Amino acid sequence: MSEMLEELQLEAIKEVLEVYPAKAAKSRAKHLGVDSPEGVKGACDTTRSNKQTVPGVMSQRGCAYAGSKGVVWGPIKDMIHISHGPIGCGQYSRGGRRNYYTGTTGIDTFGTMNFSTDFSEKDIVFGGDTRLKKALSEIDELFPLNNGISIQSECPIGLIGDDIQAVAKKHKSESSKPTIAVSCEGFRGVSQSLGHHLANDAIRDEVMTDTSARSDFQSTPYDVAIIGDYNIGGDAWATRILLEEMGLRVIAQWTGDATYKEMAIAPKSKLNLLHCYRSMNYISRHMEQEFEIPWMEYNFFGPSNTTASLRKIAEFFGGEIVANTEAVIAKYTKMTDEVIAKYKSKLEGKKVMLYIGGLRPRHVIGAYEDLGMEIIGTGYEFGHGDDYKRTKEDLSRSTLIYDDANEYELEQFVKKLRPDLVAAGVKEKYVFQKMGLPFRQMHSWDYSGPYHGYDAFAIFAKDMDLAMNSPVWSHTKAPWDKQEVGA
Ligand code: ICS
Repeated sequence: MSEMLEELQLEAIKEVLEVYPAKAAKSRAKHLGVDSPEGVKGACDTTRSNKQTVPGVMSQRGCAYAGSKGVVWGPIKDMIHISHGPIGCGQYSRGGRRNYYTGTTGIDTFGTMNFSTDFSEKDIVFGGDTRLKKALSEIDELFPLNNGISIQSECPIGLIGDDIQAVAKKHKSESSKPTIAVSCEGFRGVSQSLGHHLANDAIRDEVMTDTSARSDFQSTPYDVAIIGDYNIGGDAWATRILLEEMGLRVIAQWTGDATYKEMAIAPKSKLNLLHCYRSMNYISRHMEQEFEIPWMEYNFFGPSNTTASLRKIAEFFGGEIVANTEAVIAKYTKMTDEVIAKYKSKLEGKKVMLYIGGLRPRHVIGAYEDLGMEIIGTGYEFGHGDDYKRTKEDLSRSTLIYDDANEYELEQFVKKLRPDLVAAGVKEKYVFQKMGLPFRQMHSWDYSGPYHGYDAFAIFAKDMDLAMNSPVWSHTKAPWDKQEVGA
């Protein structure tokens, strides 16, 4: 069976490549492959990644600005993040990621608002520093409870060579509030991944160096920081509950529902817990080198991953934390067993193809497998070699691997492998739904979530069941494909 699947997967790649001009085919061939748990030098070891997308191809990737403003900085709720440049980037990166937060928007929190310098031709020709300076002052006047401002550069800023660092420095000295300029122009790098890195560097240089925020911090032996959880649909909250039930104290959530102060006190943590390796491995390594804080990757998707991760975290602390953790696991396993008993018969054996950003293509595999579902294809929009290497451990069978796949490739792969569910992003959603295939949006959880931790698994299972077993799929045949009545 597995051999047949592998054959089909290899054939799918061959057919996709045949259509390309020779040069493009040669390049794309390096990003596509098949791997399995036994695979020696399979696609996870060899796939080419983090390279420029072939020009002219419809990529699903984002840009460096998206990685910095949209992903890392944007969720810090008590700071104002101004999109510096034309209006579109701020508007299109506003709210859609569903990183939840508490607070009074417009008063002490600003997460869903759009702040922009709204560049026009004049600013491009004569420079935008004056406009930026004015915007920063206006922000402080209108929103005096902000705890700092970050300036997120859009493409034109780097092209016209404005000195935003100088503007930030001046504003900081006048307002005595953090004012941090990030040169995350969209054209930098090949995807949002470089934006993560630039955002991490700005945190390293501007936030980690602010010792005033942590001077009066009272430590406990069980302080941890959640790193790389953006609280999509409440994920970080669901995570926090479990860690607290174990007896740990969560001192920071980076950056979902985070405050500036939470960012600045993280060097006081005893252990940094890293969920999204792709977007925050840089700052975790920095805190290890600079402050000697160890970091540990974990995975809270599905009960199997969650339980294994809880045990790994507990082992680090030992003693009563281990005992507490076993009690937490026992308490929730009863509940998750019931969820599995309820849904497994309806979902078992169903085949899934994934295509997501830089972490979930491997992290969510276990959650599907807990429900008896099978992953037959997965790929990253912007993963690096270290992400693909980590993916291997999560594979259970022959799996088609596609890096920076485009719409044409995904469509062809789906047509060939005929999965029962496609789980990817909004750009893919309607393509596959119109093909009559069940689909789940795995970036924003399709208006649902959270999906992290035990409680959230019940939501995940229900969502997958609703997507796949909805009666709507029996009504999707086009009229011309239906047999005529009486014919
Ligand atoms: Fe990390 Mo969409 Fe995260 Fe990941 Fe990252 Fe993005 Fe989202 Fe996706 C993300 S930070 S926005 S887990 S919350 S850039 S879903 S890599 S692509 S898989």
